[in-house]
Amino acid sequence: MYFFMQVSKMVSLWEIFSLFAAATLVVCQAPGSDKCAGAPGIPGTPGQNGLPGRDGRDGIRGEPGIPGPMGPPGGNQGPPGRDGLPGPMGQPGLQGLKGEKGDMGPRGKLLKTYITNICIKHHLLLTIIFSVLLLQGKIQEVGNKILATNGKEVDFETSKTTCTDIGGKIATPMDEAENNAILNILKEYNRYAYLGIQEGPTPGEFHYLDGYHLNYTHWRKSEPSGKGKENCVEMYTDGTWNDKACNQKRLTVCEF
Ligand SMILES: [Ca+2]
Repeated sequence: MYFFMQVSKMVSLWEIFSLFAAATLVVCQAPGSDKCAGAPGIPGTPGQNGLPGRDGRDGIRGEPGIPGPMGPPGGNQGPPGRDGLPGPMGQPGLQGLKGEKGDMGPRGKLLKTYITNICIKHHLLLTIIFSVLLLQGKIQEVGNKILATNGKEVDFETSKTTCTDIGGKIATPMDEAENNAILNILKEYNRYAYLGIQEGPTPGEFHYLDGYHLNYTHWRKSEPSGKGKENCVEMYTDGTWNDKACNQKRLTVCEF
């Protein structure tokens, strides 16, 4: 009685009935059996654990961890790091003071070469011109002299000035060779020419334009005959000389 009173505190009667009914149905359900089977045996002991399985394959590489804390001071210094990117351009500085003028340097090789080239070109050009004038009979070369004509017929003063204006002087034969060189030009033009000879204060006495006495003459027979009235000297187309008035038109022949 006391037992049932304690149990009724824990579960209701209906719950106890249901528990017994279920147990009877399980025990007596075998078909054709009019006897109840025996109570189930005691469960066996659990088996031993199997051997550990094999290691699985490596997983996906994880994200790098956060840097560790700085170590204690006193360790060896590490290698220098790489150079950083260049910084932005700074502001321009102030203009410095003007320096002193330097000494003049040596003459440049370039200028010397340039002048040399010009001289070569001019020399070549003069050579060509000289050759052409030689072929045309306008120029004669004798000793150290070059004799040339411009083909114009003028009086003595004009002829003399023409020659000095271009750096020469009116043709003045100092020997037979030079006389013949002048003659060759006269023959080419079939003209007479004044020479660089004039009569002095004494009639019949002729001299060079610089005042020196003549050291070579080639007078035609009976010349000079002007007796103070023919103060200039002309050369004929045979090379002989004749004293003549200075205002005639004669071929200009210069020497250089
Ligand atoms: Ca004469």
